[in-house]
Amino acid sequence: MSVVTIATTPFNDQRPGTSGLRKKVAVFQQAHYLENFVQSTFDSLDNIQGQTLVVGGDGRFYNEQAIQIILKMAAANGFSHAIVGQNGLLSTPAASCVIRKYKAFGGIILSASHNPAGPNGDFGIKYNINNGGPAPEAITEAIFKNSQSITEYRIVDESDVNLAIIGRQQLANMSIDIIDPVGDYAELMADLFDFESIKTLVSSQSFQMRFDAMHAITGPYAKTILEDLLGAPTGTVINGIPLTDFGGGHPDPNLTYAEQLVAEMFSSNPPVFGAASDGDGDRNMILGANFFVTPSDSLAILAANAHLVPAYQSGLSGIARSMPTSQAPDRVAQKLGIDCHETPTGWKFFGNLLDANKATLCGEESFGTGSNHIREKDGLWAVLFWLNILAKRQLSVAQIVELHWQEYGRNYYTRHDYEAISSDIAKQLMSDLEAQLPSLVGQQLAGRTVAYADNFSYKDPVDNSVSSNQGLRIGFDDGARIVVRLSGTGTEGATLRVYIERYENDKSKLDQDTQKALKPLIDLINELAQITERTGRTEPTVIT
Ligand code: VG1
Ligand code: CO
Repeated sequence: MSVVTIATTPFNDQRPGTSGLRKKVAVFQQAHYLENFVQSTFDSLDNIQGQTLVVGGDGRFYNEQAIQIILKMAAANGFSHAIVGQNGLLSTPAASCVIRKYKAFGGIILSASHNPAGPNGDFGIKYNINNGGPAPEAITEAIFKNSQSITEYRIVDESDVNLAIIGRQQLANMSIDIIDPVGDYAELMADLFDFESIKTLVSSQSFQMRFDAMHAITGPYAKTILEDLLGAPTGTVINGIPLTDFGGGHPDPNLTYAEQLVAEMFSSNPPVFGAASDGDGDRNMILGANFFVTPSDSLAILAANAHLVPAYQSGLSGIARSMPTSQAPDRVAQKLGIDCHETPTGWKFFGNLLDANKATLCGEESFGTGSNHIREKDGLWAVLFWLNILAKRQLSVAQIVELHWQEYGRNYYTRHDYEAISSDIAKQLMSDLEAQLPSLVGQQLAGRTVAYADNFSYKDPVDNSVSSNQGLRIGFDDGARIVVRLSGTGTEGATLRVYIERYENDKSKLDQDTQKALKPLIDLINELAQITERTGRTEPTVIT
């Protein structure tokens, strides 16, 4: 076999963040940069000889070139089999599905999620383990450690693989199956949901739906599932062809970046259901006619209605949410008599809970929801879950949410993002705020008493690993909370995220404007952290 060993030297910036390593494309294009990270990943794994590796990505610029390199390195490092999505495409949830279904050793997913793509945009890579989920911190730290002392990598000197043709090929000693990226995932969705009821719903005259794939990976998945299998009219899926630069857009399904969909859903004659997904297909935004569903509420509502979905009708073992996610799901868990786990930000922290059957549904405030069907968050899954609920309840999105608030009370919730601020300023802001925390406890602020103020640390109940420094939190005696953390996925400067919530159960006060309802807390954190003075920003880049 034509294995060659190439000498290299370490890069000092290869520590994976919240979800893998994300950098500008130009950084990844440097000689040896990608290769170093891939070899460091393989070196962090035991017994890869003779194993199967899944490889695929969100189709962004550099996806195919990266896959050629990864396959040649996998062959040189002893994998005997690779499964690759046609044209190098696999959404993040589909990759997780394929790893599990074919019992692969693991997978490499190429994505920077919603970060803009193209030659001047971002690229990303992450490793997923055999449960189909993101590598836990022990592995990502080992990868980083290896990347700091790497001296060589192995690659086979062979010609490129043809990624376009479905079927089997050989690369040195490794066989490669190029698969339809959609088929296995679509089959799984059909197993989980009541497709017959959804078909009836979407074909009824009074139901109109719009799904915005934002020129990213979910287009082919949404077209196959929503239009071909469920019979939604052609044109239901917009921006459905994946482009290497995502059409120059920012495929983050939120009220700011999904502007085309938002404009239609808030127009005078809107469809009754709207949804969007992100660059790699793991996020979702749910909209009704003139109505936005807050992601934290969406998780709570899915949990409260899970009995209507075939896959979950026998009950949930538990719910898990990331720490900054609102406490709306906790109230549903309480009513169902199950646990609600609180984890740090990032899907990797849900893996153990799902594997140990301590949680069935998981979610994050950042438009991510998922379940034990795979080990990644799953955008289309959430859309199908909502369609299943709509089909069974025959109510509008707004009615379902408002009835939920009537029953459980409402967790007013917002996230303010300050993107691309100076890293030094952001770090200083965080450390100065952290220093203030102990003195806040017991104080009366924004009309309530501070019950606790700390830097969140998580002990995994399954493997007892501890992850500290996971966000600053200020909690009040009435359940209100402020959380402040720095993003671990950005590639430019720092992004400050401020999360604010408070609970309201007065039935006459459930339809306030969110920003107004939270204003005292928003003003408080702006003052405590001196956000405007330090960043020069008078308002956030994105408000969710
Ligand atoms: C963000 C979100 C987090 C999510 C992560 C990856 O991380 O806040 O909830 O898990 O992105 O999602 P951060 O560190 O920037 O806040 V994705 O769809 O970008 O893979
Ligand atoms: Co994503």
